[in-house]
Formats: sequence, structure tokens, C-alpha cells
Amino acid sequence: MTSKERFLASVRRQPTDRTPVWVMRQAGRYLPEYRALKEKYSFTEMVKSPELATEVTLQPLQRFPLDAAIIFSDILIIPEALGQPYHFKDGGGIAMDYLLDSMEKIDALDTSRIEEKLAYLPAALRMTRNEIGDEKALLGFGGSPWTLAAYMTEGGSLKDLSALKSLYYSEPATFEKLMGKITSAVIDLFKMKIAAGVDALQIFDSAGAFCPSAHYHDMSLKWIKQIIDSLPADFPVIIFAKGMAHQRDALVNTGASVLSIDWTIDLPSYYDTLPDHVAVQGNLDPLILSSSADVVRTETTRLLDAMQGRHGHILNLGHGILPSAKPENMQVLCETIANF
Ligand code: 1CP
Repeated sequence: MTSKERFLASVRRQPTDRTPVWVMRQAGRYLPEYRALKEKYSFTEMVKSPELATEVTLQPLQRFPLDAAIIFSDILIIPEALGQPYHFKDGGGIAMDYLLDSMEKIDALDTSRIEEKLAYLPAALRMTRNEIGDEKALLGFGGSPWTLAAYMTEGGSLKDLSALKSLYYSEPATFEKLMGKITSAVIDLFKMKIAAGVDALQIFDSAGAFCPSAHYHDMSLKWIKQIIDSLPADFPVIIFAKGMAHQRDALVNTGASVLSIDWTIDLPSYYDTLPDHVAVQGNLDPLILSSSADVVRTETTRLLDAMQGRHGHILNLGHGILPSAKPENMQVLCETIANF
């Protein structure tokens, strides 16, 4: 099987010759060759240059036998395309250029010409596809409207989402307007990525766990469902709802093909409760990659053992790779899977 066949079979819960693997934030700070590029270019320069974004996307694949590449980009290109730019802070981390804190600013968000404003992205995807050929899966991604709205109203690292939640509770019409605008931009982005040849899309609902369970649907999942409904039927969509796996039925009802699960969940017993068209991804603790080769071997084998006989498992971390991950441990992870 090629990597792409292995990945797509798992998405469809069909048998594979081995468990496919990829990691989120592959192009993280753990690779010296990424840090070297970042000495020369700013984060947003790399995101906006198809050549640099391609180079960064390929870096992990040149080292490790991963089954999928995730395009180097960021969820915050959507706020930027709507008129609220972001920047990489000197000391690290990300901040929006201004705070979305009034009705006027929400009104001013411009949902037109998203394709034109993000034209660098299909260019990067096509360039990456040319390099990897049809052997590997190529993934696109985007933030959930709720998570994007959180960054837009908090301005940077998330604290308590008080502004966004107040909007939801006290000004529902304004909340709906904001979410409708973001949803429409994400749909444009995803359609563009599909046209540029991605094999699957991952939606990051990284801020989902700020939602009370009773409101998770209205705050976040309903908008994710609108996005999935607008895509070609059966196009593979992976949802990463950090800290919200307990909302299993609601997550399944969005129409997602794969649920990406964080490390707090016992993956095999969770898998066993899913309908038979939904696959899982996950869920190693990212921190094991910062420890020793022995720990990586033990933890990876434990997960593979536990999931044995279950088709439809994509091996991944329970969240993005950490800057402290040791590249040699990533190699051990891939070897453990290949030799299992
Ligand atoms: O392999 C790749 O490079 C994939 C591309 C990728 C993805 C999938 C990046 C590049 N970012 C993301 C998603 C993303 N970006 C999410 C959702 C996933 C998650 O929960 O982590 C979020 C919330 C962001 C926003 C963002 N971008 C943050 C978090 C800000 C905060 O404090 O909450 C940060 C630090 C970034 C920068 C960023 N984006 C990507 C990378 C490799 C980096 C680090 C860059 C660096 O330090 O040099």
C-alpha cells in the first residue's frame, strides 16, 4: 500500500498493512532546519510564500516515514482574510493586530474574495503535491469558527473567552452574524483546498472545551456541521475537539469521518462505542517525544497493542508536537509502528 492508500483506507475504516501515522504541527520548532529558516524569515512570510511554505511542509517528510503531509499554514489566515491580521510576537506566540470588540468591527469583516486573498495557499498545495507525488496523503486544515472567533475576540492566547461567551449569551444576533461570516470564509477556504488537491481536511476546535456541554452544539458544532455539509459528500473531514470527546454523538452528527482524540481518553474503548463509519486519530501524549526512546517505544507499542484488530486508527499525538520534542524520538515512533 502507498502511504496515501493506507491513510485513506483508515479514514474509511478499511484494513491496512500497518497503522498510518502523521503528526500535527509537523513543521514545529522541534526541527533545527525549521528554526534555521525562521532566523531568515518571519512566520507570516513563510506562510505567504508558496516556496517557503512548501519547504517547511516537506521538512518532516524528508526525515521521517510519515504517511501524510499537513500544509504549513495557520488557522489565523482566516481572520486575516476577513480583515483582522495577526503577527508572530518577538518572544514567541501569536497575537491579532487589533481586538474584535465592537459591532462596527464585526460589521466591517469582509467575506468577499477569500480565494483571492488566500491565493498563496493553493499555490503552496500544488507545489507540495508536485514534490510528494501521489504516494503520500496531503492534508489541509482550518480552525473551527468558534475557535477562530475566540482568537479574534481575545486577541491572542486564550484566557477565559469572556467576550465571546458574553456575546453568545447576551447578543445572540451579533454572535450569529460573526459566526456566519467566519463560517462562510472557512467554507471558501476548504473548497479552495479541495480544488488544489488535498486528500482530507482537519478542523481544529482547540477552544471547544470552553463551551458548556449544553451549549456546545450552538456555540461550535452547528457551524462545523455547516462547513462539512457544504463540502462534497463523503469528503474526509477530521475533527479535533480537544477536551470534548465526551460529546461523542454530537461530534458524530457533524458528519465528520474521523474524530481526533486527545490523550485523556482510552482510545480502544472509545472506538468501540462509535458508529462503524467513524474512524479515530490519536492519541499519544505529545510529551513522550521529549523523553527517552524507551518511553516512546513502550507508549507507542501500548497504544498499537490496545488498538489491534480495529480498522480505522490513524496514529497521531493527542495534540500538536511540542518544541521540546526530540527528532530522534520521532524516528523511534515511526520505527516502532513499522516494526509492529
Ligand atoms: O505542520 C504544520 O506546520 C501544520 C500547520 C499548523 C497547524 C495545523 C500550524 C503552524 N498551526 C496549526 C494550527 C493552529 N494554529 C491551531 C490549532 C491547533 C492547536 O490547537 O494547536 C491554533 C490554535 C493556532 C494558532 C497558533 N499559531 C498558535 C497558538 C497561539 C496561542 O497562544 O494559543 C501558535 C503558537 C501558532 C504559531 C504556529 N503555527 C504553526 C506553527 C508551526 C507555529 C509555531 C511557529 C513557531 O514557533 O515558530
